Amino acid sequence: MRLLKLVGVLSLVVILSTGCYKNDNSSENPINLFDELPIYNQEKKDISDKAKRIAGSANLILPYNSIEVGKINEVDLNNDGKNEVVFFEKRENINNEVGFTVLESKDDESKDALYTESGDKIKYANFYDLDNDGNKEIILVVEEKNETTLTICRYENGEIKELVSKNNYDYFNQDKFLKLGIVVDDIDNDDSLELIIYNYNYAKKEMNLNLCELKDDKINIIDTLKFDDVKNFDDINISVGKIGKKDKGLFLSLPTSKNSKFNTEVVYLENNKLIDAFKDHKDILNDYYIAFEDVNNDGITNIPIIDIESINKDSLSTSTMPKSLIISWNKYNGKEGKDADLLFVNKIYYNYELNFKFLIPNNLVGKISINENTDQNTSSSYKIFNFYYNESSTPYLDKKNRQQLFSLNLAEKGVVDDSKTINNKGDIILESDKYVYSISDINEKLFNKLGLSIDILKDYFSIIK
Ligand SMILES: [Ca+2]
Ligand SMILES: [Ca+2]
Ligand SMILES: [Ca+2]
Ligand SMILES: [Ca+2]
Repeated sequence: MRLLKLVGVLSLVVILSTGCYKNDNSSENPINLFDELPIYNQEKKDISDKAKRIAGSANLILPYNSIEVGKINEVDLNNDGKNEVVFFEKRENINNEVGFTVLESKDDESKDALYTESGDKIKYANFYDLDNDGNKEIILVVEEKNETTLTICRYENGEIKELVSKNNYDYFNQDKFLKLGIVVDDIDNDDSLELIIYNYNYAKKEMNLNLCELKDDKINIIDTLKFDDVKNFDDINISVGKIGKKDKGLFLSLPTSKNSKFNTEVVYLENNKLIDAFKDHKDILNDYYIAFEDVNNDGITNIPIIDIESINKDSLSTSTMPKSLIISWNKYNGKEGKDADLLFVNKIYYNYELNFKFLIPNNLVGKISINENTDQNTSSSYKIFNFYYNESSTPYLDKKNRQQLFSLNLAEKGVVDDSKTINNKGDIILESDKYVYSISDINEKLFNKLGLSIDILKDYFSIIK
């Protein structure tokens, strides 16, 4: 039987706790690892020392989107072929101030320019040429108490000019939209960047997703989509992904207020309009936020749906994430209106506690349940998971009709086992830094019937990170 098909090599990391502003321009992002540079890189150390000297009593700070920018960055803002040094800082006072300094070296001289505004945190910072004039604008999203605001600056002739600031900021905070987030990307692949600015109104529980451009030093809102029933701002996650081989889209995870779940939306751009792909589709809900990712490495971003019955939570832990669960991964079918739907891609069991995942073979999808065996003499350094096969449509709930398929044994490396019998029991299929994973107690008859073998299973198990 050739039912088994390896869907793809799994090598992606699930980012569970934080949303990040990933985009395809990340390769152009400035190098910003000053704090982690080895000390023998004298040139970088000199820059770092100089930045600290200029900052004086201000502290150098890391913006919250630290995946993209650092405390100290080297970036060519004014397109003269030479990098400027830009560092972010905070001055603590009765009224806190945050901002940045641009440091430019010319010949033997160097000059610096400072920009600050009142605020407590830099929630987002980046450098992008938003208006295609060759110079990179400096984008800041600053939080002050319960309000976030957007600032866009330009560095020109040694000076920092405010294009969009708190003072002329009527675009997004009208009608008490007090929180704001930003995604910058060329979403429609026309070689100019879009600014996607989402803002949030606590009283109305409403989020606006705004497609914007910077033109003639002003922000224009080109199109807006409204999403209601959004529970809070902090749990909103928006990332850029692929809805087709070439076409990009925005993948939204929005916390809902009526059922405390996370609703998935996909938005793409067509003729400068934001299109809500699943407008006519029933809500795609999850109990937890799971980051969107391309799980089968075909270039198309996949949409997670958690199998509710598979959720295994640690009742002693205060963590909101389960210890393990099964996720169905899907993709958008690319159709519009009522024809818009999800296409199933695969199902993966994740064990976050023990850092492994299991891509469920196609012929086992919907027929497998995985339970930790706590009856035998397991310990923190030795664990057994039973994999059951079940023809039922609710394999976790229907325990009567399940058959043992095999067991997965996890033995912690370097831990001496007194009984000397359980370590590396069965066939080793996977190793991580911490554990050796092996398979035993195979139901040979069922195993053969389902076309499984140890070698096949080796391809389906992998380490999460
Ligand atoms: Ca420059
Ligand atoms: Ca520009
Ligand atoms: Ca574009
Ligand atoms: Ca994919």
